[in-house]
Amino acid sequence: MRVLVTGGAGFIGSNFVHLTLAGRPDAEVTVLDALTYAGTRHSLEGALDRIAFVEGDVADAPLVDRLVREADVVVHFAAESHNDNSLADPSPFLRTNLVGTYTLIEACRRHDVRYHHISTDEVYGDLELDDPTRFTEDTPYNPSSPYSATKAGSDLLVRAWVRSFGLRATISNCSNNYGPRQHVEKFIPRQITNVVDGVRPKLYGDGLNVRDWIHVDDHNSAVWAIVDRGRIGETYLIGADGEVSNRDVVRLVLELMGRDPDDVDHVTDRPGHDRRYAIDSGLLRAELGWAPRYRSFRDGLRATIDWYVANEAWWRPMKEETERKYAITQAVIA
Ligand code: NAD
Ligand code: TDX
Repeated sequence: MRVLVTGGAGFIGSNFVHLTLAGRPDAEVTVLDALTYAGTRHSLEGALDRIAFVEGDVADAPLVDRLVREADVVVHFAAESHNDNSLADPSPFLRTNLVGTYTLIEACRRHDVRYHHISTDEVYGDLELDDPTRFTEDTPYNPSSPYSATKAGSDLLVRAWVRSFGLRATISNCSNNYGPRQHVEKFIPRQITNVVDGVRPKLYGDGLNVRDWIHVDDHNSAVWAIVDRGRIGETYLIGADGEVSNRDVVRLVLELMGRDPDDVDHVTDRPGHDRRYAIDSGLLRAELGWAPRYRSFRDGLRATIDWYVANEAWWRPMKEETERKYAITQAVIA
């Protein structure tokens, strides 16, 4: 099977490539990645001699047409992925997330290539902390940020292409991922690398916002289950029952790294900050027989901390610039 992986030099995409090479000897992998600030060839170390790597933009129609024509399936991870960046400058989010997706699905339509669209639970907006419900495939779209609005728009493009043109597509909306090779702008790697640097972890606002954490390998095993056995036109929610408040995540990071769990800074809150996400992944589990392998967030987080401590050469070049950008908008409030 010839698999075109967009965004394969980013966090989830690179882990998808490593998982695929380890478990799918039949897969011939091509990665298309623009190597933005969020992508690096270093994330594909150990894989580069077994894949074809193309540096390029998912909105480049002639390039995309050529690569899609040579593929059996496209798995589309490439995106501008960070909410805080989308608040500072939404424009690359519109181009990559909307025009990029449009470019890919048009090529898949032309060449009748199977397409899988990677999306997020953020398209559903947020839940109150005490709301007993969770997101399901039927929850109405209600995105809050420029990032989530462009992801929602890209999902709707895919749905329209399925209905209007018979595109052979599936969509997955996953909760927050953690694991190796995640950019240090994101919550968990930012705090781990702060602690390594002797800096206090930074909690936005009151720190009580809740995210539903899943290990990146569990996300990616679900993606393969959907590519292999998912129903065309269907949306599947991916989650591992991992709801934890940001404050509790930071306390656990500090404890696992041998520091005082109360040693945190509260900083300026994110404008429009979603309160809580929670996924009901019942359809995926019942229909495709998928289950997560990481049962303990504590163990997965410990392994992730070990990875960052052992791989400082991977993240150090990104750290200073990331913190410089955060310092422009974030001040300690408590
Ligand atoms: P990331 O920011 O780590 O990686 C994105 C990759 O896409 C980078 O390698 C970047 O160079 C590449 N890219 C960006 N613009 C491009 C363009 N125009 N053309 C080609 N390549 C381009 O993101 P991630 O966290 O790995 O997220 C991957 C996907 O998963 C995204 O679609 C995101 O919306 C989705 N998702 C992420 C999470 C999460 O917790 N991180 C959860 C659910 C869904
Ligand atoms: O320093 C921080 N302090 C903090 O309290 C940072 C960077 C974040 N936060 C909070 C904001 C969120 O409540 O932690 C939570 C997680 O933040 P992010 O890592 O920025 O993730 P989030 O905004 O939840 O979005 C993530 O999950 C869904 C990914 O970045 C998206 O790509 C994905 O779609």
